[in-house]
Amino acid sequence: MAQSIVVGACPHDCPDTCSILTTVEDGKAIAVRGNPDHPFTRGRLCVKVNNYEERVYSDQRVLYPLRRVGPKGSGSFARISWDEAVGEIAARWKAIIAESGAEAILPYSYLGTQGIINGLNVGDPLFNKLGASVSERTFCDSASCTAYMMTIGHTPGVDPESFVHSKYIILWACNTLSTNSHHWPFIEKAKKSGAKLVVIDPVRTRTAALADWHLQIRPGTDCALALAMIHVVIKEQLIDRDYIDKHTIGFDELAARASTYTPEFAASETGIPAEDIIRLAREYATTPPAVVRIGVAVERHAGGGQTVRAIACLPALIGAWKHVGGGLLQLPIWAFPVNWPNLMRPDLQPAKMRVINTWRLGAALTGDLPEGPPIRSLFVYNANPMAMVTEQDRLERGLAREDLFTVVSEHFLTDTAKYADIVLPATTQLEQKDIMFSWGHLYLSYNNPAIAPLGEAVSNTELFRRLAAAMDIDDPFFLRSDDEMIEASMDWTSPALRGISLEQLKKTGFARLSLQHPDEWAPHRDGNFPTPSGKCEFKSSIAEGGNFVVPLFRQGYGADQAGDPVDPLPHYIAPNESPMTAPAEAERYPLSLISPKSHALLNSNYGNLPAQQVLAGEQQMVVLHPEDAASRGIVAGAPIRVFNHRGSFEAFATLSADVMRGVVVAPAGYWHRSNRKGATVHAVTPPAYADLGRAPTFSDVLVQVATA
Ligand SMILES: Nc1nc2c(c(=O)[nH]1)N[C@H]1C(S)=C(S)[C@@H](COP(=O)(O)OP(=O)(O)OC[C@H]3O[C@@H](n4cnc5c(=O)[nH]c(N)nc54)[C@H](O)[C@@H]3O)O[C@H]1N2
Ligand SMILES: Nc1nc2c(c(=O)[nH]1)N[C@H]1C(S)=C(S)[C@@H](COP(=O)(O)OP(=O)(O)OC[C@H]3O[C@@H](n4cnc5c(=O)[nH]c(N)nc54)[C@H](O)[C@@H]3O)O[C@H]1N2
Ligand SMILES: [Mo]
Repeated sequence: MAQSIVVGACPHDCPDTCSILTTVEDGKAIAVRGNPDHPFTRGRLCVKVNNYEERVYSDQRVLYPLRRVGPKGSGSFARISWDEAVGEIAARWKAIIAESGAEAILPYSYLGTQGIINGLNVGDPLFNKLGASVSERTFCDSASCTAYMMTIGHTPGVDPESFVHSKYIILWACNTLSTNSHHWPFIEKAKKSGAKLVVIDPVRTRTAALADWHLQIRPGTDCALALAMIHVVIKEQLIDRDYIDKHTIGFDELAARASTYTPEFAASETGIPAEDIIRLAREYATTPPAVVRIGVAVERHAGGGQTVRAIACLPALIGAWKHVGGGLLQLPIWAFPVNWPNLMRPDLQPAKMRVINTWRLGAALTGDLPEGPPIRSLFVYNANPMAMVTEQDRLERGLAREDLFTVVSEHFLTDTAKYADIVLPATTQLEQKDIMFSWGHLYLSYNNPAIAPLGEAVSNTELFRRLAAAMDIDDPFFLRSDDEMIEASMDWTSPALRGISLEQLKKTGFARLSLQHPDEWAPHRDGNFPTPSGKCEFKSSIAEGGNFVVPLFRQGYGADQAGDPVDPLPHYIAPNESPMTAPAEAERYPLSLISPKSHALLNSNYGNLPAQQVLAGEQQMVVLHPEDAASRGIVAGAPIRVFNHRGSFEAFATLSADVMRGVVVAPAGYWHRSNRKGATVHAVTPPAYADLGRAPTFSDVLVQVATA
């Protein structure tokens, strides 16, 4: 028996980007395990990925191109050849372009794989060259990134490994043990060395349960808390005057602004007692090194952007950045010198093409469009909108349109793929080659393919090579091999890659970026914030230019197409939908619904696979406070209906006092089709944007719950 170990990297849209060792026997992957040599992976894979070979060899895999033979959405398909599939796509697109213009074609993608060459941008050059509508991907962390950029710039922030030196750690809207679990050992080590761990979350999650102090907060009110912390540290002179004078701008204006946000005001918004808010501010300011780790969830409300603006001001106010293990951690992805323009090629667009936001897919497909032709063809890859975007009923109506030509590249017949006219088989990470950034640590990774592609599955890079050829594009850029694409994907002259060679990377599978050691690194000890002023901007000069989407990999409205001007000082924006801000609506729909990540699913990945279904359940579950359940006659395990004026879905009730009263939790990622009444949480979520970066507000929503 020929056995070998192949080093690769986890493809998922997750901060941890683990180094994976795959055992291959006679060409078949028989096991995967975490690489013990990787300082962040430390030999452990999570419950989603530790049986990845079962995903690869699942009998549900799509392994051949398929053409729809039944009605739309029926899931009846027949096998066709790649030549037929690509030929049909090219013929349909050429006809659409001739009749309606290329903007009638809409690509739609996200991070099914996070690989730099197969991931987010793999289709951008082709669609840009065709002049298709541009999909603006503000799926994740877009308000947060915009706010972060306005305040401290595109800095990696605190090295996640430096947390071992922290003495005060705030996990703010971040469920580390479920969504960033390889960061936990560093937090645990800090705790063992005496650090205090504070978790701010409406839910006593498995992470909050291990905290020294859990502050339960009403969803979407975090900005009031952050501003009140600013108020207290300034009023009580807990600030670092020297750091502020040298490395910040706008302190006096911030102080004036914060004076109105008293702990009492924040208490009335957040539900956290004023004494606790004062205590939190005092402890945070006087226990160095103090660090805040924000989760993506903090942005999913009307004021999500300003929340991150306010939080990002805190570390500079108290001089936290002076210490190793002090400051703020958001997405260290900014440290990776990825050659985004080369991956996206916006320069190939024949003109500035129409932009359609991912959150408006249902609207766009049902004719509610900014301008230009109706969408006649949708091309989905690396994404599952039926499970992950709002206005589910509208999206379903759009996908069911007989005149819409839909192509989906997938591993499985997802809820979205079921509506396709053509389904194309995609390889998994074990079958493809890639280079990977991380948004949770500072190691560059290389994924060696472990096995040959199954069936006729192809990588996304190969898919787009085939499509470009079929669309008669002869630019050699579209013919490049994976190796050539990997070579061009990074700026190898960047100081961050000093001493790292691709050859070596292929062998080791990972390399730490060339940055100071986590035991020594305090990136903003001496200021040097990558903002226009070089300082932490309490008063943002970028805000004066208007609301925009941080261009990094997202495509869409960059700073050159910014929207309305933004107040340059942090300010509180209350949730759109809460019993306090929408009392009339709350009479009918009194409960605040949030839809965080599921522990055992990765967005909608694994929602169809048996091992993860055992942990997450096959069907949507909803967690309610026992008193909220009792007053509605709901018992544990009962089928319930969750509804508002937008729609409804059914689920099974879990009762737990871990959830704040008045809040219901419907974890995201369950498949539509395995659910009662074929709907999930996005049947009730709103299409409104948050204040910055056109981020979603899907955890800013009121619902009612009743027995089904
Ligand atoms: N297991 C697992 N891991 C994942 C993913 C997954 O689907 N499953 N997805 C990956 C992706 S794409 C992302 S973006 C990250 C996201 O990572 P996180 O941001 O950690 O994810 P969430 O679970 O959405 O939210 C974290 C916590 O915020 C809380 N929360 C919700 N609303 C509020 C609020 O208004 N204020 C406060 N303070 N807390 C709030 C939720 O109760 C939840 O416990 O996780 C990645 N990792
Ligand atoms: N209610 C609610 N909605 C949310 C969220 C939430 O927390 N709650 N989270 C939001 C966030 S943070 C995110 S990031 C988005 C995620 O939204 P999506 O990225 O659309 O979600 P995924 O479920 O990860 O879908 C990725 C799909 O890509 C497929 N895939 C994987 N690898 C490959 C490949 O190599 N090639 C091809 N062609 N396909 C592949 C997978 O099988 C999967 O079906 O959802 C957002 N929506
Ligand atoms: Mo995400």
